[in-house]
Amino acid sequence: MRVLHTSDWHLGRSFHRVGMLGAQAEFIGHLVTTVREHAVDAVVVSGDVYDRAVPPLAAVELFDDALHRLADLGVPTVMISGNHDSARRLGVGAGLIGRAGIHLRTDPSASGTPVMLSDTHGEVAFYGVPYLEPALVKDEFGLEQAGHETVLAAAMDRIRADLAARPPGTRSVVLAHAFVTGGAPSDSERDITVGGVAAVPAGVFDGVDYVALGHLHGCQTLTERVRYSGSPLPYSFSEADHRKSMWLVDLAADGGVTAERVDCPVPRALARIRGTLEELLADPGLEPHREAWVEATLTDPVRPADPMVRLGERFPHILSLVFDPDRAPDDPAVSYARRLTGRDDQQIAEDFVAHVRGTGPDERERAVLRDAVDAVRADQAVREVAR
Ligand SMILES: [Mn+2]
Repeated sequence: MRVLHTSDWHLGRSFHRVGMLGAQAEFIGHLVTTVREHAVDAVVVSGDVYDRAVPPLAAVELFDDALHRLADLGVPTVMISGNHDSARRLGVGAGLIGRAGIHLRTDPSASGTPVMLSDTHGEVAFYGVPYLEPALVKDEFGLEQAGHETVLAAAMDRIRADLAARPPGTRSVVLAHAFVTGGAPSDSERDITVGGVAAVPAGVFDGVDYVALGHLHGCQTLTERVRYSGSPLPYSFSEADHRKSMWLVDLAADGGVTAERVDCPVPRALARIRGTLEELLADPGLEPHREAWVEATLTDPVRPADPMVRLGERFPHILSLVFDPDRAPDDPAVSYARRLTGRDDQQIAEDFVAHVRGTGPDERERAVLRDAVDAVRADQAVREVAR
């Protein structure tokens, strides 16, 4: 069985000030062409269909168009909700849409109930595990304390139990939206940290033939059977080096996996350039980036006048300007933002305690801070769902 694995469409998202709906529509067209030209048997979309819980109308219309085109292909599709989607909203009409062969899985309690597809070698069970927010699903799974690993492990227990009750040789595919250990993040995923541990080990997924992951926006292979497709388009400059693609996965009669990358259309190249304003305006080596979406980091010790206007004359598609003046590291003028770079909320809170008191928090105080950070995140998650 040939499966096309994609995720993280983020319909409705823009890239800095550029609307991406046109590029997203082009991607949908490319997806449809790929399904046809490569004789795909099933499409899986592993979450973050939309960028927001309440997406703009144009994004909903594009999704509607995608649903119709997928249904017209007559190729079954399985989709799950991601941490950016409102699972409840995305799930509206799922029963009816399912009759057209597009199976939207947004209900955590149905994680262990597969969509059954078959080829000449027999049946393949597709289990859609929507993004599981620990605080919201722990009761469903009968858990006292919940983190990302425990809730996903509980969903996988249900999947393995369902699979064990099926005829031997039944092949299996799991869709999940999670941060799996070993994966490399970028700047455009929303942090899902709870209890200081966002990442779950790949071993949680043992016992199934292929795991189609969503959440991380770079295409990556964790094991032969556990892969991220990544987003079809870049959504931050940290993805300048990404090659955006989908996985074309062949599931053999014995459950063996071979996978091939299918590239996505590139609307415009990305470039990150760095130097003083005069260097960036004069360096002939930067000529290839003239038509790219550009992020320029200026290292001038003093901010030059009108840098965006002047850079825009050479790079008409410049979208982002960063100031990182060349100064000694102990210079008090080194920006606050720079000191916060790469630190999570917990570390920032702990550093604040150390800064105002002179000594950092002890173990008990650290636990208090951790609980407070988790409570804020859980509260945010509840609001997202309620919206
Ligand atoms: Mn995403």
